[in-house]
Amino acid sequence: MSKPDRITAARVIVASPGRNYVTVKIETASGLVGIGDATLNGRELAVAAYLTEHLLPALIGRDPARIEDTWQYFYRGAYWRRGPVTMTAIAGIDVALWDIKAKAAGMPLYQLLGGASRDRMLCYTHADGASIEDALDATDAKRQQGFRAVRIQAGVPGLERVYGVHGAHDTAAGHQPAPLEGDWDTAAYLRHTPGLFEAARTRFGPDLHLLHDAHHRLSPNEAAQLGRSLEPYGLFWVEDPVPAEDQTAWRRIRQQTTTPLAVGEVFNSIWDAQTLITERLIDYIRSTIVHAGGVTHVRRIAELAALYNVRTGFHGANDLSPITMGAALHFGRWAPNFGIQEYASHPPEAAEIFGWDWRYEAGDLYSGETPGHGVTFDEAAAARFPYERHYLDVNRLKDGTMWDW
Ligand code: GCO
Ligand code: MG
Repeated sequence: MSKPDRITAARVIVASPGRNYVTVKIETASGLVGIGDATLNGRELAVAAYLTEHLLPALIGRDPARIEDTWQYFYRGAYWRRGPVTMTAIAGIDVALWDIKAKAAGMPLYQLLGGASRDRMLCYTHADGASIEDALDATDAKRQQGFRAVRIQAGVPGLERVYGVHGAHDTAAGHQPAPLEGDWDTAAYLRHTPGLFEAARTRFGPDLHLLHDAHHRLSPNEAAQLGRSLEPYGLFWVEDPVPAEDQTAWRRIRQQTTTPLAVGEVFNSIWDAQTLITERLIDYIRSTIVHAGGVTHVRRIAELAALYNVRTGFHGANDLSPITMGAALHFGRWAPNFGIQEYASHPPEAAEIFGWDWRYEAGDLYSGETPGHGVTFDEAAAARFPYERHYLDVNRLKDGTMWDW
């Protein structure tokens, strides 16, 4: 066996090309470089500090090939387990190490995972509008671009700022002083949403896959009502109908509706999804590489899900960097239970820092064949885009009560 390689440098770079991305860069004695995404939207510097102060010093000198041991070292070794900050930090290192291992092997990452189960991955994108008509026009524009699956969100009469509807986020330059606030009325939303999907089916016919994100705002019974009211329109899924941490609440929803259910973008470990998967309460698991401990841990989640006929539907909003998309597409190329991949394009400035070999074509995503995960990072270019504080929105009921965003 050849002499083990050694990690000689590891650092975190936070840059804001249109939005904040946290990147872990690891270098080895043999001259290999690997990069991983460690972006946790709205809490970026917490992960950067966790990495810089607690994980990266202990990485120097380790053999980069020992990915599993490094994962266990940081997971078990912290004593304090799980949590979005910890698991995103571990993911950043894990993906950089998989990148290095694949480069050392001269193989694209999917080959190391077990080889291709498919060559293209169905993806869905977003369409939204303040009114039903605007949302459907936006959906039509996505169809013209070849998308066969579209997540549709529409404004609700009487509500000012609804999740997923264009303009609901702060995009101004400079540090944001405090989160923007949205308003919410569940009854109005439940009345309005079936009409959106009825109109979508009428306009687009039966073939287009329709998806919808309720963004954790409903009670189990309200979620069951939503699911039932959407059954005639044959949705691909309803996402995050209730706050995701209450796993047993999903029994109620599952018993009451056949609308497919997806959850998991806020999960960070297999334990968050254990009941949902083993009781077959969901159809799609959305936990993805960056927030759930990297390739090493998400592979465990996907394997458990496969046993219970639950498929993957990885989170792929544009606050996950192009590195996560690259890694996710290698993962999806391999995973026997791949379902669909979310795809929202990155801000144009991101291409000044990141280079990638994955691509979109006619409703599908394709991973590349470059050794590693196929995403590159230009550190000098990143320095031109300094970090800016940006929050996710918060949400309140009409009477001012804090609600789930
Ligand atoms: C999605 C998500 C995102 C999240 C965002 C948080 O389905 O894509 O719900 O829009 O809200 O990624 O940072
Ligand atoms: Mg979502």
